[in-house]
Amino acid sequence: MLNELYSIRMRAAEGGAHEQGGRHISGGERLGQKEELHKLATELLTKSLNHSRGDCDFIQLVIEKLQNQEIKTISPLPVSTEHVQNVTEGRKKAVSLLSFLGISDEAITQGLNFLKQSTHQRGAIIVDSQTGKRLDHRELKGVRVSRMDWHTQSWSNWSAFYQPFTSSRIREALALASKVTASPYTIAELCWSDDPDYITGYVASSATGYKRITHLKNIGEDCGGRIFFVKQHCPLDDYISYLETTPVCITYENETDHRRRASS
Ligand code: WAQ
Ligand code: MG
Repeated sequence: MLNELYSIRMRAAEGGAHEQGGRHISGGERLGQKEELHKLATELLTKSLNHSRGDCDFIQLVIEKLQNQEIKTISPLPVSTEHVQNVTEGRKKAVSLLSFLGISDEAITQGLNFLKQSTHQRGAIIVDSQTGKRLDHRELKGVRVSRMDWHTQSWSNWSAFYQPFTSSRIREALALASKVTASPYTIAELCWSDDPDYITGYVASSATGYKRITHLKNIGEDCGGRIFFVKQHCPLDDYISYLETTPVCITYENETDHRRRASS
């Protein structure tokens, strides 16, 4: 059932293409069968054309058939929410979670500083969890995690159970975080959106699950992005290749089954 899949990706910018200096507006990645491609293309176009970061004048859609590649199936991370009153409290919470996971103070500071000043980044940055050094050399392009999506029925099952979390933003963020943290080299991901109207972010790890934090920036700010904190001596090329090219399908049947698998 899962073969014959296509990867469909979108990126959009304002002021020309990204590589010509355009400002990043929106991106998206989905997987689907041939007969779903029209619908998925429309959804991605709609996402790029109605964006709080601005009006794009460059949109690229790329569709590729996955050639006999094995598709890895993984479960969504468990989700919980930390309700905080303001950014200071939210970032303090993020720091304490990252610190609990063994990430050094230096690396946490570097990661936070990066997200605070990042307004044009279109992919994630990879940071050594001990030295705090940026390991990828992708500049504004960063590393774009791709080729992951929910199995259609699994998303229906999951979102019916987790009623408040049915937005496409959460759908995408949870799929991404579940793929990223399924790598043995990822210690944690720190994320908040670069969209000025969305201030909830998260810290995700295989140990703690997907922990949403309700304020990680102030409304109106267009800084944000994703930091992947990795183990020391992480084989960078293999890691990036997993993030960019390994097809991953997020599967979920029901909560009982999910909890049983999570605790085994
Ligand atoms: N791979 C790597 N980095 C990405 C990707 C990707 N596929 N998609 C987005 N990014 C980076 C890029 O720098 C974006 O500019 C930045 O992350 C933010 O992306 O309530 O909406 O899509 O549980 O604006 C998280 C909380 C929302 C959701 C995150 O991010 C919730 C969000 P956005
Ligand atoms: Mg955004």
